[in-house]
Amino acid sequence: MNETQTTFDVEAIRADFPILDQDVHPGKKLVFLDSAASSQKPIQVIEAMNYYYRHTHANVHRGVYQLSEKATDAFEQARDKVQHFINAGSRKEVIFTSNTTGSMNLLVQTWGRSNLNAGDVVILSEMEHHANIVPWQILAQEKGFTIRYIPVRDDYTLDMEVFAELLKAGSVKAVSVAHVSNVLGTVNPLADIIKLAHDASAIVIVDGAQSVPHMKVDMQALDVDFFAFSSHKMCGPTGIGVLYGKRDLLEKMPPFMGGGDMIRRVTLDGSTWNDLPYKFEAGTPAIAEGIGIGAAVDYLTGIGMEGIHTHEQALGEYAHERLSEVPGLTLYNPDSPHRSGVATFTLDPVHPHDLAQVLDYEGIAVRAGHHCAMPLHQERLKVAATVRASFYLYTTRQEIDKLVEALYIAKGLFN
Ligand code: 7TS
Repeated sequence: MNETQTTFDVEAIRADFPILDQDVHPGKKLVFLDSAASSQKPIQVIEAMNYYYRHTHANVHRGVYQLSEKATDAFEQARDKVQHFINAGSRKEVIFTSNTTGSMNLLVQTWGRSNLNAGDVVILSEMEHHANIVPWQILAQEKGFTIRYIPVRDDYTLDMEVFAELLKAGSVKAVSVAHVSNVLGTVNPLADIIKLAHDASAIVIVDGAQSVPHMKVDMQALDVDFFAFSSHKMCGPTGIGVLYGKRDLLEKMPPFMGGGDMIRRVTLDGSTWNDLPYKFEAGTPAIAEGIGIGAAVDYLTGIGMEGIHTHEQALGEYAHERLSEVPGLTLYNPDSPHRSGVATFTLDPVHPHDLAQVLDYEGIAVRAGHHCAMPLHQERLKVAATVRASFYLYTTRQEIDKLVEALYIAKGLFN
């Protein structure tokens, strides 16, 4: 055990999250098991944003006065923090967007629009979130390229043999996959995927919305071309996300939105573009949110990503053990270690939405539905909906015990 693991203190961590200390129904303390949808925020992040609005707010990148310089410094320092957190080679490679969805749409409408044509192939997987399907479909309708999908095997992992065959068939320009599935919790073999794709001369885009909050990621070690994630799932505020891209690829891409900040020079006849990363950041950015994601990075780094990962893996093991004992419960997650800290299930004969409702009466917040992965549910798992309990650094074993108790209550009600 390294130092971060021995000092991981979940009760001390919970004290940083004031929202967790509340009853949601009389006598029912909140058990928040929906961090995969959006995590809670520690006081350190709330205070950093609060301080900014009380003391240093002004628009960035333009004022020559003190306040604007302070705001610009704080915002740009946050970019440096994110760069180091994901080990990007340069701060120019860290583009602030609105969220993972914003990052994917930017990428598809710039790299995709200028590189994809009829006859080309883009490979996605059956386990993707809509954010990594729909933007491609929108562009494919216009450009006529083909989208193919890596199948999900019965053990909820990607079929790497079919992936290799899809690559071999040729014409593959891009592979865009989730690092970690938001439904199955599957941790995909990124290093293998990237190597195979690069050997076939395809670029790789990774949806890291469910990995960056929970494990150490390293852009340079991965040699990934583009990587997208959201601040609000990693203890930061809503309204800001990141698109990492390799500098040479970003340099060649046309801008996404036009407006202030993204230009070098504008005349009545035309415009030229600002340097990276500003070429892709038109208009006044989410300044407080940028400062917020910087504070979230500081917070997670202070605790240690290894300790967080170990804690969540142990919770995942425990949850799977306990849930497997519940009669009528079906789990939809791979075996560890290919699984993140989630448990996704159905409980016969209770409809997932009814189940989530009963859990809510017990104070337990889970998500029920298709989790923005309709193709995975309807075409692969052949279920309309599932229930997902997702864990984070502040989740305890006692909360998982409460979940299991509440499932027995639900069974009693519906049997
Ligand atoms: N990709 C993955 C893998 C996700 O889990 C999500 C959000 C997104 C993309 C989109 O992120 P956004 O910040 O742009 O909305 N996933 C979920 C979820 O599982 N439940 O609510 C949101």
